[in-house]
Amino acid sequence: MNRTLAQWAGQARWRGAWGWLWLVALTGCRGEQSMLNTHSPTAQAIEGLWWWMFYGAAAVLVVVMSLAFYAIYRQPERRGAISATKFVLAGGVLLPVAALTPLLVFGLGVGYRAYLIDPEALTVDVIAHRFWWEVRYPGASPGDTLVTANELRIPAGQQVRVRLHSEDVIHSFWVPSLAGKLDVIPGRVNQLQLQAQTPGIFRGQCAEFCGALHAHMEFYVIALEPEQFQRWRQRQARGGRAPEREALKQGQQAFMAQGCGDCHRIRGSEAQGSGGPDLTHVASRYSLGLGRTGRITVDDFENWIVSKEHLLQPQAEMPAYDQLAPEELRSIALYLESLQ
Ligand code: HEC
Ligand SMILES: [Cu+2]
Repeated sequence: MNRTLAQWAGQARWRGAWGWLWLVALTGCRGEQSMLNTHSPTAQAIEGLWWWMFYGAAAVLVVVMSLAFYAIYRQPERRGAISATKFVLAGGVLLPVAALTPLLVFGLGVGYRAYLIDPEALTVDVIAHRFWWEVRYPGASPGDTLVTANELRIPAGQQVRVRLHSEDVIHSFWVPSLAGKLDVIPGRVNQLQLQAQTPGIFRGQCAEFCGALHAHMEFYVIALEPEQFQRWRQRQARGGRAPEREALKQGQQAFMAQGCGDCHRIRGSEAQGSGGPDLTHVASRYSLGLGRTGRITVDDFENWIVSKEHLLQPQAEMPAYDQLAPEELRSIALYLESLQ
């Protein structure tokens, strides 16, 4: 063993590089938004199909590479001769038909079952907007409809019928851990079966490029125990909490004075706009724009309101309020944070 230090360092660097490459590759397999980390019968069927395709493609690769090496390294006089017609028939017709027919049959079966929905299932309407998701739970009468945004809460263990609507361009609704991807097309209602076997938080994403902020069109499916879901639903059905403390009253006034109420509704208050998300219980959401998740704080609201992100993107409908006086910004954020 008399390798020089330089050789050793060179090898270690390569090993390090491979290690990193593997790590990066593996991050794709786990996590809150992965079709290899499945939590519903539909997603599991799709994952199964994916693995069949993966191993099938790997087998094809091995066969093709072996033939290539055979052609390259075997001496010409010892290579078996095969007629051109036979080669085209076997490699060009027989092999693809044999490989793709089972895939088609299997795939059609998975696809068919993915869109079977129990007629009794809870129905949720999801309306895609550039660049956010409106979520409506229809009630017995239109007045009882519960409206929220960017998150779907569902009871775990039950099927949910998601009706997909778009009012502008084509979007695509995709929660890889729970279901297949389905396009959201203006003028048409597509339906998807959604189910989570266990409670959990599953990330979804718009999967059809729809404009400058497409990458920010993420959303979350939050599966709750059925009784927890019922409690959430009852809480959300109430109007927004009227501010009691002076600071919050000022926040509400500033909210109206700045014109926020022209686009946002806070049920039970004067804010009755409809161009943007309903904010009646905005502070109880799991996520806020710009990737904020978990407990949403006053600072998160401030950051959202002034965000240059809106300003830089002409297609974003919410303006950036970057000239607000700091006290006014704070009071609006405090008011929003009280809307649990
Ligand atoms: C011209 C219409 C318009 C006005 C005015 C407006 N907004 Fe918005 N707002 C939107 C739209 C559209 C969205 C959704 C954008 C997105 O999520 O990318 C939004 C999103 C939000 C959200 C995030 C909601 C969520 O569920 O993630 C908050 C909070 C918010 N606005 C607060 C305000 C405040 C506070 C004001 C006033 C200072 C205001 N908005 C003024 C249109 C508007
Ligand atoms: Cu999109």
